Amino acid sequence: MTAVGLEFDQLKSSADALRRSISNRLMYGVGKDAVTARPQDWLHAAALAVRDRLVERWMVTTRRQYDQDVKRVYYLSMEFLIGRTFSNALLALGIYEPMKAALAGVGVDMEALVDLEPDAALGNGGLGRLAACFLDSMATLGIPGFGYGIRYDYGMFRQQIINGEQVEAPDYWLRSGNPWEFPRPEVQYPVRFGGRTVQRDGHVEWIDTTHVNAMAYDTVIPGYATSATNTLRLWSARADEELDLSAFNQGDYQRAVEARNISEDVSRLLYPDDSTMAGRELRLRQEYFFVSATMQDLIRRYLRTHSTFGRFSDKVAVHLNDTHPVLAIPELLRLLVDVHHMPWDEAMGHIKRVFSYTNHTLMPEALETWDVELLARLLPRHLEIIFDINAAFLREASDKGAHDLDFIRRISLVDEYGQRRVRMAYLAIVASHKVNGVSKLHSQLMTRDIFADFARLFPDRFTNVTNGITPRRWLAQASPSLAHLVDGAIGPNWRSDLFALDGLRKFSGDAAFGAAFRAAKRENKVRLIERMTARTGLAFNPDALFDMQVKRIHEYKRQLLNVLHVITRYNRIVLEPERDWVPRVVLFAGKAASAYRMAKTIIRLINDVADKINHDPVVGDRLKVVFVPNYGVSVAEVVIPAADLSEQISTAGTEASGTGNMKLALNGALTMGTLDGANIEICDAVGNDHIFIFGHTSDQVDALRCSGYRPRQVYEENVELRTVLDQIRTGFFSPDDPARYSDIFHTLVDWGDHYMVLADYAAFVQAQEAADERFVDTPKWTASAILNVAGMGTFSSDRAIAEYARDIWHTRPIEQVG
Ligand code: 26Q
Repeated sequence: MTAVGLEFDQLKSSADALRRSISNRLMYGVGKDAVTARPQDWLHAAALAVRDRLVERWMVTTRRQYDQDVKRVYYLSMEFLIGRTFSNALLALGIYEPMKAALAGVGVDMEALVDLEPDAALGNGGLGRLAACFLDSMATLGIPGFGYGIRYDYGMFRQQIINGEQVEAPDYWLRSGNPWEFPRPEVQYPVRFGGRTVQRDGHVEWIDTTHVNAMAYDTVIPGYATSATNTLRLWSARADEELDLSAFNQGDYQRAVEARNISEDVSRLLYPDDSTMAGRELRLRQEYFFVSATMQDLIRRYLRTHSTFGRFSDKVAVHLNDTHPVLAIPELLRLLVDVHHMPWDEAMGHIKRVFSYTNHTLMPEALETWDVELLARLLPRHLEIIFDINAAFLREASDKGAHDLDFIRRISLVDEYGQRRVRMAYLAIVASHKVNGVSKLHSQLMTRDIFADFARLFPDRFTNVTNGITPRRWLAQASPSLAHLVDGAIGPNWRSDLFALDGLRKFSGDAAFGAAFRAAKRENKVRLIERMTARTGLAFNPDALFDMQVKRIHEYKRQLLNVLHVITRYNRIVLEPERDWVPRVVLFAGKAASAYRMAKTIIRLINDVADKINHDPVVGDRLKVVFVPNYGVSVAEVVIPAADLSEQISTAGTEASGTGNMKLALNGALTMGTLDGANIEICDAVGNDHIFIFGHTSDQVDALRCSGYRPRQVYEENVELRTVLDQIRTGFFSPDDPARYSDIFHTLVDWGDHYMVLADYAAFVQAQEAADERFVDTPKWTASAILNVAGMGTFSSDRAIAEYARDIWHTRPIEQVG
């Protein structure tokens, strides 16, 4: 900030200074005065006052990154599930209390404002939220990281439950403007599609293309308790003015506007699907759109401070969050070879040093492949490049002694069986220097099963980085009561060093601390109950065991197993109403992909079962079942801190990691889990006695599958299970439509029960009994809950990011002084 004549206010953090900023921003930024301002206007003004303080740091960080010429990490993700920013930014800046006072000073209740902010829900679930936690950690650790993605006009749909069914409503999150972003109309790149390639002067040219422009929108990502910040740059599609004008000049105004709309559709909406690979052309356009703009931006930034590409791979790391951005590889090759005329081998050398890839699923139906014909039509040059990469790779494999034709077919980037398709994960593996899974088990299975051939060819390429979550949002922000208690016991340092939680161990037997711990949790339960009662009109007992399964609805996550237990419990209560049952509130939340029929039926079943149980006078408050609608980051922040029991019950070998499991344990919930994903590491961290593990292990699942699993036999041999399944089949929960759930019955009993729900039923019910037994032993339960919190040190996204930085990106934090 050395420009002559420029002067800036030194923005202070006191309540008075903030009140002044808010007044200024309301008047000059929003254009309102205190008389006309609506709550939204106050929120906007307050947000701008906070943003001003972030921008100061942002400028300093950007200047330092530039001066120190450090290696930059480009984190490419189709999804960023940021949620709300206001409270988060206040906590990062350490101005939460002064802001509250400042707003109170102008007669505004901050708590009410906070709830008006829409979630930035630019993601489906775990993968998108992981990207958001990672941005938080990169900024906090001072690692120069840029998030790159798409600025969808419509984020994840809003889920309403109407007559028990999921109904999707569009989420136009930008309706009231977005105070956190800076539009950068000067940063625009053309992204081309279609056309053909020609050879000219020994170079390939891609001609006769159409294009759309990608325009940048920047959001500041504050680090916690540091002046370091990072940038999230999201691309929005803009049609060319000229294109419109030519049609307009021909007198066809309507056609001009339509063409504009169609080309801008590319950033219109997030695909609300995390379960299958939906092979839609628009999705492929989106993937290419954002990686093309990102690669152009990255090269421009590099060339601003370097005159040759000599140091390119020392200064740039590109991380692929799953295969969705994998076209960045052929795009960067194209730019280096076709545009900057770098020799192929040299370009390929840079690519392999620059790229790394995280896999998030073992399930074949979620692995991306794209039709060769579609690629040929949309991205002909990239398809050529992919074929060239493949040819070079297959040559390399054969040099390593792979001559078996069957093997060559198996590892080829192009699947030649039937309709030819490009296997995007294979492309990512071949062109990256590191490939990681997201939990120990997942990384093991990844190299044993889906990528076994590649692990044999490139044993050093594969590694594990277990996922993590940011304690700033998931404890400090979500649960002020528990955070305050932890502060009192071990000080506030855990926010930046989560291993400090280990210090809580010595309090696990402390009666006074235990009582305070229970009080903090109870406060969170009451906060949740208030909202649930307002919505359902039902009363909930805050002293009941709060049992939660909150995550996307998917067969592999086995919400159905949970439902079978709920019905079993209900039947038992009805049979022996006089027994002193341990009261429970069973809470479900999660969205189903809009085209996923079975997932939607499961939601309906949960709601039908809830309706029956909640209105049965015999049951009373010994069992309540709720489906909380519209699960997302902000709902999670209210729900998770109220949990006693965390359901992590996927079929072993199917959940890559899970991160909700970490959020719940960090909030003092005990895990009810299979030995799957990160549950295994959670079990190691908290100890066998403080977690409920049940069911088949992944090896046992494989063995059972091989030996011929017969779910009908399980159904026939377990009377209690049979009763439950027959109730579902015969319309006990859907008397108005008795056949409503017959597909669920058949899926489990007659059609193979692919996710082995019935195989784990008995063990699950037994583990639930163990949970009841532990819950009534209040001191013991409390001790276990405290030890769960104490064991969560390793599940910080700071630890995960430090591992990525050291082992994969080979980058270091910027110096904060000088
Ligand atoms: C792909 C192609 C076309 C349309 C949609 C998609 C698509 C979109 C999103 C496929 C998958 C996703 C999301 C996957 C996801 O969230 N996976 C989760 O990632 C978490 C972070 O690593 C893990 O903890 C979870 O175990 C994993 O399920």
